[in-house]
Amino acid sequence: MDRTDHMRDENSVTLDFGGDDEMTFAQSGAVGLIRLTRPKALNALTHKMVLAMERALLHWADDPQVKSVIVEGEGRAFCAGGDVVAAYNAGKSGKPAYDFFQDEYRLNRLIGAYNKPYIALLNGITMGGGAGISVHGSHRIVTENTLFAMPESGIGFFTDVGGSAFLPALPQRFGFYLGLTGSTIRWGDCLNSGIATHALQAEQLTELCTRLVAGEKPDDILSGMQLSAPDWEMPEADRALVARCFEARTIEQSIANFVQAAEAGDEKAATITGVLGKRSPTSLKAIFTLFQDAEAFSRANKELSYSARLDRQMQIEYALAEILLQGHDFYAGVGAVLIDKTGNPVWNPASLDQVQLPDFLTLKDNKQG
Ligand code: QUE
Repeated sequence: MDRTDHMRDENSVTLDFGGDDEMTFAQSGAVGLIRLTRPKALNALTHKMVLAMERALLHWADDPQVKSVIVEGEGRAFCAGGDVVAAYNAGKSGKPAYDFFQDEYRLNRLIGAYNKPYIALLNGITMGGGAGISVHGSHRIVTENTLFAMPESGIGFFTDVGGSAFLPALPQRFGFYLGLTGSTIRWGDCLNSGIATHALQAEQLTELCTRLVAGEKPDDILSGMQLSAPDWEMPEADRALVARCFEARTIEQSIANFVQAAEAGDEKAATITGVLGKRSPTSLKAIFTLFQDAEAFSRANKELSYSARLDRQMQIEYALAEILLQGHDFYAGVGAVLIDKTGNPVWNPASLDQVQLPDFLTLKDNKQG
C-alpha cells in the first residue's frame, strides 16, 4: 500500500489536471496531493507530467482551503529524472525537445517561488529532474530509502533543473562533487549538506500526511517528529579532500589536485579521479564554469532572494541546454547509458583541452580571471 492511500477516502476528491495515468492529483482536507505514477520508469518526468503538475500548483496557489502541497512517487522511486529518452528521440529526429526543457524549467521556478509549503517526500530514487521538483521547495523530507544524485555529467548533459542555484551553495564544495562526479548519496549526506530540510523514517510519513490533511502546520508537525538526525555517510576526511581539490578556479586544476592527492596515497582521490575521467569533458567544463559563475553572482548579490537567483540561473541553464541539445555528447551519453546500455559513451571532444564552451559561459569565465 502506498502511504497516502488513507488520504483517498470519502473526504478526498480526485482532480484532473491532464496527467492521465502518469500523474494523479487529489485534494484532501488542507492538502493538495501530487503523485507520480510511472513506477516502471522510476517516475521519470514526461512532458505531460510537467504540464499537469504546473496546472495543479497554479490552481492550488489560489485555493484558500489548500494549506500545503505534498508530492510523492509511487513505487521505489520518487523521480529518476526528466524523460531523457524522449528528448533523445526528438533530437535524433531533428527536432530537439526545447519545449520540454522550457516547460520543465518554468515548473522548477514555480516551485522555488511557491506561496505555500511544498513538501516533497524523497522516499526513494531522486535524480536529476526529480531533484528539480523537490529541492527548490520549502520542505524536502528524506528517509532511509532516499538515493539522491545529479548524474547528468554521465550522459553528456549538465546539472540543470536549477542545479546551478542549489549545488554551488552547499558547504565544502559538496555540490561541485555531486554535480561533477554524479555520485549517489543517502539521507545523512542529503540532510547535513542542506539538500534535505528534514529526515524521517519512511514509516513516519503516514502520520505526517494525516496531520497535514487535518490542517496542522508542517513545521509544528515536523519539529515534534524529528529523529535523532542521521550523520553524514561521507567521512569527514573525504569531505575535506573534496573541499580542498574543488577550491581550484578551473576543472583542469581541480582534477590535477585529485591526481596529486591520489599519488600521495589518498584512495578516495584515486576513485574520484577515475570517475571524472569517465564523464563527458564538455559536461565537466560546462558544469564547473556554470557553478563558478553562479557562486560569483551570489557573492556579489547577497541581498537577492533564492527565487530571484533561481530565475537568473534558469535563464542561463536554458541557453546552455539549447546548445548541448544541438551537440554530440547528450546523444552519445543517453545512447550508451539508457538506449544501447553499453555503458561506454564515446565523447567528442574527448579531452578537456578541446572543449569550446559557448560564448556566454566563456566570457563570464574570462571576466572572473
Ligand atoms: C543521467 C540522467 C538520467 C538517467 C541516467 C543518467 C535521467 C533520467 C533517467 C531515467 C531513468 C529511468 C527511466 C527513465 C529515465 O536516467 O535524467 O525514463 O525509466 O531521467 O545517467 O540524467
